[in-house]
Amino acid sequence: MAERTYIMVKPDGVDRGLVGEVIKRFENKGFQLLALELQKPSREHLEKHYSDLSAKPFFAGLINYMTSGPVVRNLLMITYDNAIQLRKKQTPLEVAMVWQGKGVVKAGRVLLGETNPLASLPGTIRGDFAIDVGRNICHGSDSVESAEKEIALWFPNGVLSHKRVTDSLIYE
Ligand code: YYY
Ligand code: MG
Repeated sequence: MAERTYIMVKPDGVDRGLVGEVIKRFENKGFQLLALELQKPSREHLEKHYSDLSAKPFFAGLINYMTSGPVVRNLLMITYDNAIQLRKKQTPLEVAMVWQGKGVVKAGRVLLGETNPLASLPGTIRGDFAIDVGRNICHGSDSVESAEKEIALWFPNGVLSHKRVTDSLIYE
């Protein structure tokens, strides 16, 4: 099977309107979008996604950041005044994506930049759009193995594969 990676725009990136920027860079490079969904994952889901980091000192802050803000489905059950207050806060939605292409796992990490945005070069997503490590706007799988694990976690119903007409213009 062709190489695939899991790329996610985190809630700060979604709220800041940077979804298109992330997609554009992967499209421009020539990678193929296989799946895209706006998701509102539970705390448990995110703890599973980041299970390798559960012993790190920043783990609690990381999960809070990924789930911060109002729970969207509760908006129907609150008073009007509360609704106005909640609407002013960030709604924590992530944009989950699967991208395919030759070397896409490693190349995807290059497009994202370093974990710490201040150490990321201009021209990378984190280098161009972020400052703090705890607000680095995007996620990318770090190996082929973790990519397949993450794709299964975020897209449990599977992902379609399809052949692009343009593949012959991108690959020799
Ligand atoms: O894969 P990547 O996102 O670049 O970094 P990881 O080491 O997997 O950490 C995941 C996530 O945790 C990172 O994107 C921000 C956050 N984090 C943090 O808040 N503080 C750190 N010192 C390291 C990582
Ligand atoms: Mg990582």
